[in-house]
Amino acid sequence: METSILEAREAVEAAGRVVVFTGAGISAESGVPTFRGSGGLWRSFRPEQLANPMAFSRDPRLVWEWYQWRRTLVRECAPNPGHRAVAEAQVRAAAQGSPDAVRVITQNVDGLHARALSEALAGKAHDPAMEPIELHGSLFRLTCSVCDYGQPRRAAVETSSRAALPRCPECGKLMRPAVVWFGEMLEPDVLDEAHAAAGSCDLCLVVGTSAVVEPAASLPRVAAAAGATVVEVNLEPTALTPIADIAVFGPAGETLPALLDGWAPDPAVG
Ligand code: BV8
Ligand code: ZN
Repeated sequence: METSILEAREAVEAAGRVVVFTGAGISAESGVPTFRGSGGLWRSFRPEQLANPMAFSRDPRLVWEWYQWRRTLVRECAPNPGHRAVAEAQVRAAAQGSPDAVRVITQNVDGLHARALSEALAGKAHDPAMEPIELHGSLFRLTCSVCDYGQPRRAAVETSSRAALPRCPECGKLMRPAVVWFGEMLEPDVLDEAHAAAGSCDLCLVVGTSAVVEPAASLPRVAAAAGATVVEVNLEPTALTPIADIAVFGPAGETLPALLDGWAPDPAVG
């Protein structure tokens, strides 16, 4: 086994409070396209074109068409061994009485961490602290473009005409995907919860992110500044590699099980 995996596993074994900070790369092996990779989502579009409020007000049907295409694609995808290794570590931590010892902070909007957790829980009740912190929202929630009405929605959205687009039952305005667009603030309480988790962990696993998008990409730096060990799991170096104590190069679906399987945080360390 690579030395870096062994070193990273030792860092996991010594950890009491872990943050798993993820980007599109953790979902690549589930078939969800990444943003910047070859064949990535933004190969044909640029974020400025579609994932921003101006694009939505200019042409809501086009933006909805892109998001409905992503929703249809992602809905068929399943959590992969990377998501499952994290969720199972969370369940083991909870079984030892530390449900908040492994926190997931994700930039992804595909809902796959939440699905992996619910599969790992197999119907058991769980502490809300185990829920992934979804910094950028979810493809499977809609929100009103004007008032604060919101609803979960996995069913398809009709995008054939502007008139067919979903409207808010409260105020009649257009509904939009409940994701954070470029130029939009992240939900303050979501960002606060993520900052608190990053600032109080002793190990931060950074998985499958090019670490380009802010303010998300600053969270591993918050962890490092608070004294956490930073382990990066990626296929290639990124903007965060210089602050990583250990860099593990390999697909998350293979590396995360090697790092996490069978481990539970030592409550005495946490
Ligand atoms: C804000 C939801 C300010 C939507 C997303 C200029 C103009 C405008 C804004 C800015 C600007 N300069 C900077 C900004 C700020 C901007 C920003 O950071 N821009 C970047 C592009 C420079 N940020 C914002 O606008 C944020 N808001 O700043 O508000 C503000 C302040 C005050 C008042 C008002 C406003 C909001 C950002 C949120 C954007 N929304 N998603 C949607 O999905 O449609 S971001 C989206 O892109 C994702 O959520 C994710 O965060 C990001 C993609 O990044 P990654 O996840 O890292 O994916 P990527 O493809 O890049 O990388 C994949 C990695 O995985 C690679 O490293 C690859 O090697 C690796 N990998 C691949 N396969 C595997 C693997 N690793 C392991 N295993 C594998 N198998
Ligand atoms: Zn409304």
